[in-house]
Amino acid sequence: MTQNLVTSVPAQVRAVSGRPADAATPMEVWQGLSAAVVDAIADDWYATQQKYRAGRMEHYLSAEFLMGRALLNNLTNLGLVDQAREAVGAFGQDLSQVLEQEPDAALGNGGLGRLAACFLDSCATLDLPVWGFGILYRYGLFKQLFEDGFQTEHPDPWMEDGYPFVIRREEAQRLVRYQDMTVRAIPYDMPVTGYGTRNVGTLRLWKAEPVEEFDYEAFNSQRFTDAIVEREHIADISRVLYPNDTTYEGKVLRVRQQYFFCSASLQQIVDNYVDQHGEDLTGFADYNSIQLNDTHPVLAIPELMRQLMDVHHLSWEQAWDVVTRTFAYTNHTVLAEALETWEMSIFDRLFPRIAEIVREIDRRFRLEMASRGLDQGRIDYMAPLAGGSVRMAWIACYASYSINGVAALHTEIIKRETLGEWHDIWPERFNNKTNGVTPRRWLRQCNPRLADLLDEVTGSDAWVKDLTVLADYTDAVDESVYDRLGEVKQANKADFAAWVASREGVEIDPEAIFDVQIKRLHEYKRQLLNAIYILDLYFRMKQDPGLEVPKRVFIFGAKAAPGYIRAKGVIKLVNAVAELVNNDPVVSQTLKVVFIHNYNVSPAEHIIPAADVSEQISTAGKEASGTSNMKFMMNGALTLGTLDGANVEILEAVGEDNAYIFGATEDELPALRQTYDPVWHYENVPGLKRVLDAFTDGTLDDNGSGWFADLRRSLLEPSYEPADVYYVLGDFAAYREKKDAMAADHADQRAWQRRAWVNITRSGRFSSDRTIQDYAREVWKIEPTPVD
Ligand code: Z16
Repeated sequence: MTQNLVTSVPAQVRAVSGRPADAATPMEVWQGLSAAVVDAIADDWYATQQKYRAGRMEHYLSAEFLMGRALLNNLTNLGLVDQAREAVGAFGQDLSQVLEQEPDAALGNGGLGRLAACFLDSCATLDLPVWGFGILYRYGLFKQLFEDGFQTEHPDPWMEDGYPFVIRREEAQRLVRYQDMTVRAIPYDMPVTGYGTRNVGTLRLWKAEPVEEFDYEAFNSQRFTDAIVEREHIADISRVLYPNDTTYEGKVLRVRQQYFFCSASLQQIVDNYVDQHGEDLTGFADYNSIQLNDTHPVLAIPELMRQLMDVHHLSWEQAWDVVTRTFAYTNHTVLAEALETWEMSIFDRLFPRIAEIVREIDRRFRLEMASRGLDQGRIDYMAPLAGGSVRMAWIACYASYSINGVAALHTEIIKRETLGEWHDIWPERFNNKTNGVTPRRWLRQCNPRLADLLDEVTGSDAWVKDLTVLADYTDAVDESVYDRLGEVKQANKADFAAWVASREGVEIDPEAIFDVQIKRLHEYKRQLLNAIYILDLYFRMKQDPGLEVPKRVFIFGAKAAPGYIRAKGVIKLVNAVAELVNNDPVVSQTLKVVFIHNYNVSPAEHIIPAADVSEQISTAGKEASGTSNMKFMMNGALTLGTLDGANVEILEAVGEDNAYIFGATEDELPALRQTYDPVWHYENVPGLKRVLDAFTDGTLDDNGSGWFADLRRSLLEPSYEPADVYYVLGDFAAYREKKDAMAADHADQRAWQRRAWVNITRSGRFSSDRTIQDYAREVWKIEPTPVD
């Protein structure tokens, strides 16, 4: 680092604002400070790219990267936070106000996209030669507002005011060809700094543009509007992120997006191989591996076949040998509705050569399986192509040398069920890589008070790069540390209360228990179970005014996919419960309900450090991993959860005394479902009837939408699908018991903070550094490559 921000920032602010630094707006200061950071890392970034391209590299292909804000993350990684504060303070600006100007890069839906972002952070910190490849969506995930408690969606043009952290690389553009159009793919590169290293990684996001500024022929022949319309068609490809999380949507534009970034990325990777290692592409897999983040980039498989055969003249056998040593596939869900299948007619229309290659993969697959002695039924089930549809997960399984799930339980389920047929044939391909989260953003940066305490207790900041060192301090600390931890949490809660008051207009008491559920809205995640608990507690308090209930704030944050009406019904329901509770003059003394609108990465950074209770209550077997569970643990919240996803491993790490686990387990559920009768629970579990009747008896108002009646029916009416497929009522009694007990336990602050401390110090396994080291060693076969 040559520059000092105190000298470089005023110049940058003047350059972007065209006025003296002390006359600039906070937004202009954000722009200038960000430009100064890019200036500070430019040489190291270039050096890192040069070094990586010469050796073996990993390429992380993902349709989503949920990066959130960049400035504070970069300042933290570079150790420049204090300098930045001083630099902007010198002309009268407050750093935290400047930081709040930054829009979130919300180029992802939820866990899958945020995981990709945490992975890039870990790769940079560990000096690993990895590039991320994705799409520069003009509109990130929609902005969520509430109108009368209903979710409304609004566009998020996140770059429109200028964004210094992506740099257009005009000279590195590629052409992507479809049957009906040829498109320029322009790379926009985002630097990815690491903590305490000079290495700077790269996230390359492709933007679609017309090949020529104008189709001059059309323009001149009086077809001006045709020329404009064609330009817009092309720009459509990178226009918008599809807002579905675990449900696939078979839109032609979506498959165009997928092919777009796969083809452009592969052209670059192949060209770099030729530059560095010559024309003999048979050695491609010795220098390159490609991780497929879910099935969204699976078109890279036939596309690499095409480039190797049609451009570089390999035979089918040679190309297939390269491909099957290059790709690794990560599965993120067992939900059937998420499995991507595309109509072959779409492939025929968009890219007939890719369609032809898929047909040949299918033909050879069928021959290979027949020679292995598989029966026709099983071959038809597993074939890449059947009934006119292409099954992307099956292509991924057939062509990949590694197939992984994202938590131990999830990997067992995909081996046994979701991908069981593939596991039967190629068990050695399967492996588990339990997810992780970066302790830079999710502890050092979002919770500076706790970070300072950890620095003090451990005597250094080594934990930021190796979170497992904290395990040495689980027991080896003075009791006073628990009191200090309690003070940290209290201060974070006071900050959060102020943030909620200004953002949502709700007053909450920092002394209350903060009980938090933040994640996408989905039936399997069971926000409805949480809402039912709150309503039940409300009725218990109304019925017995003397009931001893600790002060609680129930905090929600969740976006529903715009077409997922039942999920939107749950949002409306929680808002209606909030209305009821918060406006009751007596109950609101003790309970508050807050739905944080437009939940995203930066709100999470305010919420998580202030949480006491982490709600992880999915139906067992349905949540592949979960990653907010890990963020909460790192910040000293205690988990209230089912034995699902990574909760299982969190429980293993902290022990039964330090987590609250309830409910049916994944192996118990099949038998339970045989005889499950939700109506019996409705009639016999005390309180349930009163709650479910309140959905429709006028206690709660759904503004005539009929959505609350639908929710009630979804739980009770067998004709519905059958009733209560996510076992909400079945788990209710166990949930209520644990949650009540947990609230009572909070009163003993010493004991509570001791358990919070165990959670923090045992969270080392859930650092994405551990996850990435496992991928690097076991799957990618890459080595740390420091620039200096
Ligand atoms: C997603 O975020 C996930 C799965 C999926 O099929 C699609 C999307 Cl957009 C999530 C899982 O639901 C979650 O359990 C997991 O922790 C996360 O992916 C990262 O693996």
